[in-house]
Formats: sequence, C-alpha cells, structure tokens
Amino acid sequence: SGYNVAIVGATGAVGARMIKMVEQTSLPVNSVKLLASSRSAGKQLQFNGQPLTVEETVPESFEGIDLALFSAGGSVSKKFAPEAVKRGAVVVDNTSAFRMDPEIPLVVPEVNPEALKAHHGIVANPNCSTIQMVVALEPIRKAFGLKRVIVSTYQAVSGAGNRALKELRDETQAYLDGKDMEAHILPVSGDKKHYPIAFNALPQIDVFEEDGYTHEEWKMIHETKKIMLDDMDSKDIKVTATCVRIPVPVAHSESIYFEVEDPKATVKDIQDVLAKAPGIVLQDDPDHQIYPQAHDAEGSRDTFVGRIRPDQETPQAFQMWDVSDNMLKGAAWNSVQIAETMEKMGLLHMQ
Ligand code: A2P
Ligand code: 11C
Repeated sequence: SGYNVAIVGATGAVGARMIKMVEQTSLPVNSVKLLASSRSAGKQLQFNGQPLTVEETVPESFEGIDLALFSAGGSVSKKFAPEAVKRGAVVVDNTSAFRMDPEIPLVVPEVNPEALKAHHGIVANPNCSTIQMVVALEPIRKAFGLKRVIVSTYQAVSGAGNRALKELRDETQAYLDGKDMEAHILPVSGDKKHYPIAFNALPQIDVFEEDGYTHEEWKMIHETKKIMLDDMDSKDIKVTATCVRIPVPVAHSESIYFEVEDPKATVKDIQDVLAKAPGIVLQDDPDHQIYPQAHDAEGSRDTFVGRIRPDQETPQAFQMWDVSDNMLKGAAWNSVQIAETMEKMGLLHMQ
C-alpha cells in the first residue's frame, strides 16, 4: 500500500523535477498519474524507468488521489485544486494562486512546519527566491533576532519556464553566429516589450506594481513575512528586494544584507549556526576561494551559503551569498518535502 499521487503540469520544467523527486521520495507510493493540458494528452514520459502516458487534467482526474502536486500555472490551480480537495486529496500548490490567503499555510519545512496543522486541503509552496532566502535567515533569526533584510537576486532563466530556457539558448547561438538576437518571452511573457537575456542582466522579473517594485520583489517581501512571522513571538522584519534575471540556466543566487538584534553576534557565530542548520551547506572559505556557485548547486536539494562578512560601518549588520537550485528547493523538492513532513506529522492519509 502507498499513496496515489498526481502531478499536474508534469510536462513542464518544474513537472520534470517533480517526477524525479517523487521517484526518490521516502513516502510509500502506490501509483503516479501525470497530468497536463489537452495539448500533451497521450505523450509518454517515464516514471522509475517505466513509460507513463500523460493525461488531460479534468476534475475526475483526482478520483482516488491522496496527494496532488500542482505546477501548471495559477489559473490551473484555482480551477482544479478545489476539485482535488473535494475528492479527498491534499494539494501542494507551487503557484502563487493561494499563497497569501490567510487560511492557507505557506510552508518551508525547515522554517514553519507547524503551520501545516492548520491546512484545509491546500498547502502553498512559496516562490523559489523566497524559499532559499528564508532557509538561511530563519536559523539566524532564531539565534540572534532579525531586524532588517535587503536582498538583491541573480535569478536563473528556468524560473520563467522551458520556453524561456530555449530563448536563452537561441539568443546565445545567434550572438555567437554574429546574428541579431530575437526576444519574444523575457523579461515577462505577454508584457509589452521583450529584451534579450543572453549576455545581459534584466532588472525585471514578473510585472511592475504601482509602487515601482516588480511582482517578484513583492513576493520576496510579503511571502518572507508570512513564513517567518508565523511564529507568534517573532518581531516584525523589514524586507526590501531587487530581483534581476541573469543568463544562468538553473539555480538562483542572492546577495543578502541583514541586521540582527544581538549586538554580540559575530561572523563565526553565524557560520556555526548555519553549519548546523537543516537544508544548508556552508561554503565559506575565502582563503581557498570557496563560496557557493550556481553551477555547483544545480541538481542539489540543499541551499548553499557563504561570503558571510560584517558590514564594516554598521553595527549588527552582515552580508552573505545564498545559492540554490530554483527548480528543486525552489519548487519540486520543497513541494515533495512538504508532503513528507505532513506524513511525519500524521497529516497525510491514504483513501
Ligand atoms: P502542456 O505541456 O500540456 O502545455 P512550464 O512552466 O515549463 O511552461 O510548464 C507548464 C506546465 O503547465 C506544462 O506541464 C503544461 O502542460 C501545464 N499546463 C498549462 N496549461 C494547462 C492546463 N490548462 N491544464 C493543465 N495543465 C496545463
Ligand atoms: C522566476 N521566481 O524565477 C520566478 C518563478 O511564483 O512560483 C516562480 C514563480 C512563482 O521567474
């Protein structure tokens, strides 16, 4: 016996990693259903070396499903997640559809697993850039208190999906061939203008809000507060963000400035806390040029942290560099880890 699992968006960039994470999960799995749009119905994918046929997502797809992992866009989640819950499934949703709903837990298992207890069928998986940041900030908050965060991101193209990855490859090829680069997707599919990402850095991820911040920046600010301030005794944390897309295929990097409450905290103290923290690998040895790199983080579930150093002019302030695979900890792994955590807490059931 085991869980009947559905993956919605199985043909997408995150979906491919969800399949891998379900292959490797510690959960007992009885069956796996791969769902996408009618466009991919009939397509063959592999699960544990066996061919599996992709099916169109319809409400009845969720009959008998215990766990449904969604990563097919917000509108698909809004339409089908309630259908899955109605049929008895727990939904882990990797879109922004329900994240800020006060009734729905927004969970990073290393940070706020207790929030899972309040679920009503749907659990939201945060945005990738938020997840890897809070994994590193939470142990610091617990040990030293946290007053303020200023983050600048260097985000991978895979965050914008498979079509954006193809655009990066095509533009790179065109540039190397001495041809004009053509941009049709980035910075944001459907926005008025498009710019090349190859050999470039684009300070726009998602659409602009009225206050001049992009929606990705808004997510980093507000999701961070929802996840980290779940803990009732924690004080407010000031957060501001600048999100930038760079021509890296996989793994987001972040420069994080933070101010702690404890006036005695040192770099060594922070390194010690992070070295022991779950989900983190400390790579911090400047003498030997050891620091996290996107290229090395690809394919790993961990979050890599290094370059921890004090702000020389502001007391209680530090900087660090934080790197993680945006498709794994940022999406597919965090979703499956939520399900594994729910099972350990007795919150996941076989029908
Ligand atoms: P499909 O391949 O049938 O279009 P990515 O983020 O890499 O672009 O992937 C998006 C995923 O969401 C794909 O698996 C895609 O399936 C799926 N998807 C898009 N629209 C729908 C829909 N209306 N119903 C179900 N799945 C959808
Ligand atoms: C990006 N962070 O890198 C986005 C992708 O809210 O789940 C993830 C969007 C989300 O473009």
